[in-house]
Amino acid sequence: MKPIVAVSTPVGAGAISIVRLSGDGALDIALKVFSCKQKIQPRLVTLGTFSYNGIKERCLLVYFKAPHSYTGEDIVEFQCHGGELLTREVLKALVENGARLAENGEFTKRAFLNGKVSLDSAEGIIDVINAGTEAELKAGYNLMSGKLYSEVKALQESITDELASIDMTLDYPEHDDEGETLAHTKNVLVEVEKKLNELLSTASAGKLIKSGVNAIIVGKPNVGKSSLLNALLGEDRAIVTDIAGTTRDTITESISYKDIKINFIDTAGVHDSTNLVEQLGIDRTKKALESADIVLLMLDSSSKLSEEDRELLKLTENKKRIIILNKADKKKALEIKDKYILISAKNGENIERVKEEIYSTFASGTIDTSGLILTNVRHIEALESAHKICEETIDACEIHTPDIVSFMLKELWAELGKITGETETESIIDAIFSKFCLGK
Ligand SMILES: Nc1nc2c(ncn2[C@@H]2O[C@H](COP(=O)(O)OP(=O)(O)OP(=O)(O)O)[C@@H](O)[C@H]2O)c(=O)[nH]1
Ligand SMILES: [Mg+2]
Repeated sequence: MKPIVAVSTPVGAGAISIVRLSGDGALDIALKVFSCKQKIQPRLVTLGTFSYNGIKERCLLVYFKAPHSYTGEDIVEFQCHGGELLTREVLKALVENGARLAENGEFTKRAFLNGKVSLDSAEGIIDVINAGTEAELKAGYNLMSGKLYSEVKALQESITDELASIDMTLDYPEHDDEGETLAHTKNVLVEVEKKLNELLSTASAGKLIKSGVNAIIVGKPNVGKSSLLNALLGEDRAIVTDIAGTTRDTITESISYKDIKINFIDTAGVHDSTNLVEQLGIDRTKKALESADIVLLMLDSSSKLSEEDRELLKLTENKKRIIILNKADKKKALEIKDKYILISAKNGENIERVKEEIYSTFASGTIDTSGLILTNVRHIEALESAHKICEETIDACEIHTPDIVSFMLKELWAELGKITGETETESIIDAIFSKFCLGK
């Protein structure tokens, strides 16, 4: 394929930057601008001079000969001095000598097209790059290293075997007993279904790891919501004042707690306001409430229940919620019958208990991050759909003729193939690779 080029390191000043070139004739293009004394050998670093349009840059070159490279094509990497301008000049020189600028993820897309990685492993690479927590990194790493791929491949293989025996019954009805073959297929499919269930059971843990739990902090003005957010984060993120109505917009910040992500959303205090900006913030709070996974409803332990508190208790009664009584450092004046956690956002009392309570509401026991966990919606959807087809095919084994079962097995195989990329359409492939950064 035509050579593509991109800067593979982050843009900006740094010690070195790597410019990567991949495609047919990559080395020829490189040698138009790079000279050195030694002969260039694959996988060995060569020191030389990059000269073009007045630039004379002493830099290193590494050559990976096809197919032994990331993309499966010839790759040349230049390791130059860092710096935006210099890097841009090197890039320009390579474009003027025959390469074209790569699109986001195009290197990995070529790796996929050349059979170097499966689609799910490529998605694991995106997850590893974008991982914000250790658990996300582990899940991405498992995907990248082919754990899902091998599970899915094994299922596809057992389906292929069944397809072969059914086709045999169709071709040589005198040799094979239809009923026996379908009974065998049914048994195999029952095992496939079990495996699919097992895989799908990790999806809820996957959501906790990848997207996290949305925990919204609500309460009347001045109750200490922003103080709680700051205490949970361990930093002064939100403005705290003793003026009611300080927070006018929602603020979202995430932490990683044990192996899950918790996204805390601080909101504008809910009360009747005639101030337009404040009222808009309150409307946003009510909207955010709808999409939250759990509500942290804050009350002031040092004052009696107000009208606003009652309204909020009612508004959230059918949601997962934790009632938090703040200002434990002051004299207690509030009694409520619901279960609550008494905290002081000001001096940090019981803040860890709030995190623990959220964790235990969602994660039953600890999440085993050493195994495969489904975090990708595309994989979950394909497996759910495969599961449905599998159930239908099990039923079909009882009542239908082998040709119908054979057709359904092919459908099941193809659905699983969506995960590995073996039956995927170009548009989905493009959508996946566009999520990558440039130069990857
Ligand atoms: N004594 C005491 N004061 C607190 C505590 N938490 C917050 N405060 C004080 O209460 C006032 C309001 O705190 P904020 O965190 O701004 O309250 P808020 O709920 O975000 O207020 P709005 O954004 O206006 O809705 C500030 O003066 C805080 O210092 C606490 O645990 N104890
Ligand atoms: Mg606030």
